[in-house]
Amino acid sequence: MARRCDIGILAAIFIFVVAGAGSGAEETWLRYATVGASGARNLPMAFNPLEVSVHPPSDVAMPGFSGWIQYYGRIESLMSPSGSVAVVLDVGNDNRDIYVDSNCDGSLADEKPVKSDVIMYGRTAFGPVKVVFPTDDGPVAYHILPYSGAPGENFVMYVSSACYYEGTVNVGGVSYGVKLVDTNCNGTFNDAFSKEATSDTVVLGGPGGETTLLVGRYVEVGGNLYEAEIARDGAYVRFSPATDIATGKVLVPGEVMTLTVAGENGSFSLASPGGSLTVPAGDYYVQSWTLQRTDDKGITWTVYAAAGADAQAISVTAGGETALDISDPFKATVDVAFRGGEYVINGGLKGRLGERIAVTAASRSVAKPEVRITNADGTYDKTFSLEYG
Ligand SMILES: [Ca+2]
Ligand SMILES: [Ca+2]
Repeated sequence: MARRCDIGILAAIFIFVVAGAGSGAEETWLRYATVGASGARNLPMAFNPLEVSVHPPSDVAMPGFSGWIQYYGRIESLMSPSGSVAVVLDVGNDNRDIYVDSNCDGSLADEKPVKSDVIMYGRTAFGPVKVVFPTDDGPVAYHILPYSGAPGENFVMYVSSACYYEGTVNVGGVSYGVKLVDTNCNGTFNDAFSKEATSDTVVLGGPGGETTLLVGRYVEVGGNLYEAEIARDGAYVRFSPATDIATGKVLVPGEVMTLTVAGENGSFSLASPGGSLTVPAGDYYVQSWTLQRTDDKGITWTVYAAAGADAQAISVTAGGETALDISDPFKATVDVAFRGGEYVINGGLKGRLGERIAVTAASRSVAKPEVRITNADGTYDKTFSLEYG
């Protein structure tokens, strides 16, 4: 409640200042909203894995546990005075309880257990759990959804954001619904794109439908570039017309139906199939593309590409044209690992920029590849289907 009052007062002061200065770009203050226990499927919230240990941290006071094993983790967050929020899962025969340092005081001894029997995607979901970050501007509420896997050697714990900020922003004379999502669930809403880590997301709903953009220096709205300022705590956005920005073009083959690239400048998508995509000069990573081709039997093949872990950057220079090499042939890959006394064989397709590739023909998945294994004298000869190929 105190926070909402603060925002109201600040907004009033700001409008007065802007009116006096005559600036064209105003901040738009946003409302805090939460999602339910089942998460928000239409918002880009992610399962973010936590580092977990069975050894208790020495600097966090613990509650009394009733279970037979505890898993200790931390949610990294610069909004917390210590830089993280401690969590612990207590697993017993009849209970699975999670404790979250909801007041960020470095103690779990003062916390109540959150119980759950909600299973989602094979994971136990807890909450939403309210965390309050003590900041210089007063307490800031933030809701999270912790998830746990099954206890055991490969135990995993995840956390997803269970909140977002929303409002209506006027961009170039047009109203857009705007939602800010802390996709990497670290309490801040302005984490810009990086190849190594999950970035935060802006969802814009306008005349052409809803667009999901990764946070970056700029956003493209209605064909125009705007400098994007997103409040760290999610409370406001400001899109200022970007003038004198050096741009270049990404050229794609005519068969390319969709393309999204992302970099520190933000994320940009092809408006119509084939042709070119104009972006601010800089380095980008291809996030996704689709390509369609009809064969001589009239069957339409569609190729879907998603960013791979070893994706290569593309450079776009001012006034330059960068042709994207994103067509066939694709490279078939086979990875073999020895795990738990068994060989695990994974097959896949890779694009020329390291993209992960999936293919459909007439809207159906194509046959999965098979692996034939024989020994030198032929006494062993078996063929296996790759189930997730
Ligand atoms: Ca506490
Ligand atoms: Ca974030």
